[in-house]
Amino acid sequence: MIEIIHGDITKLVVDAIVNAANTSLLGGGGVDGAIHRTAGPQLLNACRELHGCETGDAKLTAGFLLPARYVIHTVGPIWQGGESNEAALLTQCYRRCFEIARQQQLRSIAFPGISTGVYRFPKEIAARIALTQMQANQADFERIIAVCFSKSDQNLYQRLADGQ
Ligand code: AR6
Repeated sequence: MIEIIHGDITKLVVDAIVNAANTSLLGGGGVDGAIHRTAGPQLLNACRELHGCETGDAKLTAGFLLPARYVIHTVGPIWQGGESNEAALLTQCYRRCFEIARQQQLRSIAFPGISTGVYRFPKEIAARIALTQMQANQADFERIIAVCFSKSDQNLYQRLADGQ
């Protein structure tokens, strides 16, 4: 079962939370800002050593002061109208996060709606991509959690998961 919850990803007690970062990996607003604030300054130090991340890729750090053991930082595409490979790049983000989680033998992983904030990816297209990848990787994990920051995002995910 994929869990679709409404809440703040920084509060979750899971093996890994996913961060919707930018290519610098040096912090920002949105969920990235919230994760860095909660994890503390050691997270920024750890990120500095990663020397950035390409769009569609992902990299792992510890969770430091977060309740989650690890953070998987991924860089979603900036929406540019849909003709710039955005869907494939977003799919790649989810795939890479699951790949890293499997390599680390993690059992629980929580995702925000990568690219659906500042990067303006249309929420419904993004949610379909997220759910497809979560379903494809379900067998390898005990818990896969889609964390929705608003009730309307949660309703959207739930409607799509129910096949409507
Ligand atoms: N818990 C769960 N979801 C959250 C939280 C939270 N605490 N805070 C925001 N969201 P965004 P992006 C949701 O803008 O679009 C940063 O500056 C939010 O409602 O955080 O990938 C980075 O450094 C939205 O659905 O990420 C990059 O520069 C989703 O998280 C850029 O923003 C993603 O919104 C990345 O943009």
